[in-house]
Amino acid sequence: MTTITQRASVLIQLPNCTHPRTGLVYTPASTVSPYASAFPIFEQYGQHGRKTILSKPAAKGHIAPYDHAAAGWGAVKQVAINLVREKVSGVNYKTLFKQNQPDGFDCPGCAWPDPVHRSTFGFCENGVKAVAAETTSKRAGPDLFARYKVAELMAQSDYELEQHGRLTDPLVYDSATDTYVPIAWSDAFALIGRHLRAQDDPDRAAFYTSGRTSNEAAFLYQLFVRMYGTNNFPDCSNMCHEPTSRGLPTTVGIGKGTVTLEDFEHADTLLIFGQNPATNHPRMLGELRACSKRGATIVSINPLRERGLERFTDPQAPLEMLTNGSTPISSMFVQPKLGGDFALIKGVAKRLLELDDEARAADAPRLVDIAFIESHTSGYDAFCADLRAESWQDILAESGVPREKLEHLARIYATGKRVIATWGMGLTQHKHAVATIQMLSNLMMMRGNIGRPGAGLCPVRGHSNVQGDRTVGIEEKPTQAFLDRLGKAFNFEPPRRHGYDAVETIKAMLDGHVRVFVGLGGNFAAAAPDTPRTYQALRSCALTVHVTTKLNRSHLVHGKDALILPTLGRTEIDLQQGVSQGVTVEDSMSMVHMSYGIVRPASPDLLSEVAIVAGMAKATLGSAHVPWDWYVDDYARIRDAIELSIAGFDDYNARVAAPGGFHLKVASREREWITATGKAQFVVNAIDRDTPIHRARARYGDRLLVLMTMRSHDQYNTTIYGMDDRYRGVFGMRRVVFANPLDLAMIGLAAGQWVDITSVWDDGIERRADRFMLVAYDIPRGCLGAYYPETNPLVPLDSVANGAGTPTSKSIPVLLTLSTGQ
Ligand SMILES: Nc1nc2c(c(=O)[nH]1)N[C@H]1C(S)=C(S)[C@@H](COP(=O)(O)OP(=O)(O)OC[C@H]3O[C@@H](n4cnc5c(=O)[nH]c(N)nc54)[C@H](O)[C@@H]3O)O[C@H]1N2
Ligand SMILES: Nc1nc2c(c(=O)[nH]1)N[C@H]1C(S)=C(S)[C@@H](COP(=O)(O)OP(=O)(O)OC[C@H]3O[C@@H](n4cnc5c(=O)[nH]c(N)nc54)[C@H](O)[C@@H]3O)O[C@H]1N2
Ligand SMILES: [Mo]
Repeated sequence: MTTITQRASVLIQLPNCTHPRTGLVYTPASTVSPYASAFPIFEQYGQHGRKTILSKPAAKGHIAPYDHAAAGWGAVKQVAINLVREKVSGVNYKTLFKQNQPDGFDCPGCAWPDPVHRSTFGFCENGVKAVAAETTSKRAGPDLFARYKVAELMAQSDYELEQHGRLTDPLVYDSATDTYVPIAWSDAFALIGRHLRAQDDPDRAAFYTSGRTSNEAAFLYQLFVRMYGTNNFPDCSNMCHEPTSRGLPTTVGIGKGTVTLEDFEHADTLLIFGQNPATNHPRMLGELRACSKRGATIVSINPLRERGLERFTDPQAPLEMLTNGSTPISSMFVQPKLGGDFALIKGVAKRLLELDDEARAADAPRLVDIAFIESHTSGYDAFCADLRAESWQDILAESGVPREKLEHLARIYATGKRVIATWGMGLTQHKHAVATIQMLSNLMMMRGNIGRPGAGLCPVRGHSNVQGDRTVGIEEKPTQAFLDRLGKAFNFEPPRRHGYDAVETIKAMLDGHVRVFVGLGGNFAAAAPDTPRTYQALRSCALTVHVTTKLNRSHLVHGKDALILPTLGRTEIDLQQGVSQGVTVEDSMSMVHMSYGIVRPASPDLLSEVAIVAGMAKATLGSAHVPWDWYVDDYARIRDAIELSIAGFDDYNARVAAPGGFHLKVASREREWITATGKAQFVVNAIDRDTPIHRARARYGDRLLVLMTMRSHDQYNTTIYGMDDRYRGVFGMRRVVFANPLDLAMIGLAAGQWVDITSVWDDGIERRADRFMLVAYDIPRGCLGAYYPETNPLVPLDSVANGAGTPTSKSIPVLLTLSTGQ
């Protein structure tokens, strides 16, 4: 008999019960030690599975198809494994109790919202992994850096770097010994100030942000940087949902989603494009399960049949858990080829138009919402003319979807009364991503599926506050109106020139224009494309600075001077003047709410992100104009400053104090259109028949394959938690490439063989990533899948989304060759 951990018992909200297969008894015990209880669970499961991943990744991995539903008992087991591996102390267990509760911290996992009024938080395996990684008791202190030279740390894998634990002290690079050594905070700030003041042009510095940063830290950061004189704000969202943020303003006037969680309760049809929620937004499966149980139609549009979109066992549904039951999620799977969504969506729109023509001819009810179109939109006639002119042959060839499937999808869409369309990286990381998102917006507008209950656009953001960071000013192309208001609030003239995005920053570093790189969170070296060139760019800097919680690759790929500045994570108590400070974040559905850390900081020498930003600002600009320390003393003052500077934040402190916070107005949700015409705009875009992929195919024929780079189940972006991708049946390894068996046969390769991948680009640079094991997989012909960041060396720096600059990480033309030496 084994007792499940206290944590997990609370997590899964189960009464005493016995697992039907293993006979384990689960008790919501309150006194068990986390170790005593978590180990036995694992040992018990170990009889059926593997034990190796508790300590180190298995030296030799294996492939074993996974035939269960997503989540369920497997997720509970993984939670236990991660809590043990991270040696999360008993005291810190209480962090998990508070996760996503009104008075706790916002889960650093993803940007999926939580219901406003809920007494318990949703079970989420990957949320727990994110929290365990932050609350780990492992430490990367000065002793670690005395032991290893930077060159030696560079030889370690991303997984090994992550396993060193939390950083404890500010560190500076010492070139004489090739090590990082401790530095006083004041000296670190002074070094930054000296470098920044020494630049002849503020545009010689670039200031990166990753989306975990709070609104308060991000606002102060952009204020500091704009007062310094530049709009160089490369941001993780440049590599992520940028095509959403650039594409939607043209069509519906604002680059945000139009739904809230409540709309999921009313939708009758859901179209899930290019997303793997079981891994990347597990709490979304709760909503999808409820929709499915209500009888809503859910369609997955994805080259892969992702497990979580097939079946889901809700760990919080005792009956489902005990009976080993599950709920089917999608009733239809459409598997376009990579980047085929634009043609597919255009095809569905064309078919809808044809069906509407037929209905009109037969005097039957219209299939387009003509009242909405007439009163709320412009450009419909030109859009229809373009749809009618589009060739079916091209639509089918470019989408890779058979005619009958497309017909079926069009009919589902045409009959859905309240349709929500969600999307992730499968739509955004392509050359024509902006056009794809605009076409989806067109399609939704045709039936008035925007701005009414149960319907709307739902981009699913990644980082937990990536949307908030943008809202409060992390934007390299700010509007003049934004700058006017900020300048007025702080009585200064902000720089008006547009700044560099992520890819432009790398190029500017390479050509010697940018000399200083500051990263507020994130792992730029590993997340950015074209790894060797990104490394070269960072190494050419005079100074690189990383504000960070854990050691990562970017700290080792550094400038002549380099600083690692360790900061508090979101789970940790942030005391200023003896008062615990909360920060605010905005989720993917524009809900803004408070987050309070509740565990003791990993080290007494950590500063909050807000304090570090203020320290950099003070050392660079002085305090004559802005009382930086005064803001650090009380974050409510920063929120007042946000209220003064940014539209929509009236009564910020008061409104955000309410449990669950408040919804930041999204005009398009209310059918107000902030566009040039004052209406929602139908946008015409053609199928691009001359992309780098078309050109490469013309040259290499069927040997040319298209690679997508994506996340495994055991990673958070560049943070590698473990070596499994269990829903896709990969265990103990990451260097795999999923391929269609027919393609393999055609090019004379076979599953299990090791291959090198070369990308095809016409700038004469050889880009390769070596030694990946071929895995036969249900993936459309001509397409490959592999994990990021191992494959980032293959993404050419110049290959970006038109109009958004996002690296085309999901459509890389490549060739495979057998690895030598096997
Ligand atoms: N646990 C965990 N959670 C995370 C993250 C994490 O790494 N780990 N990352 C966070 C971040 S920053 C983000 S942005 C999100 C990312 O979440 P996702 O958007 O789910 O990201 P990916 O893993 O890149 O997977 C993309 C999905 O798109 C599909 N796809 C690829 N190409 C195409 C295409 O051309 N068309 C279509 N229709 N589908 C395609 C793939 O098959 C895959 O299912 O998750 C966030 N949450
Ligand atoms: N090939 C390919 N490349 C991609 C993608 C892809 O799908 N394929 N996806 C892209 C996407 S969607 C994104 S969002 C980017 C992600 O790019 P980033 O956001 O730059 O990368 P992360 O891996 O999320 O950053 C992890 C690091 O953040 C730091 N960190 C964690 N928590 C905190 C905190 O609270 N404060 C601070 N200051 N630091 C913290 C830790 O040091 C950790 O190592 O990668 C992009 N790159
Ligand atoms: Mo992302």
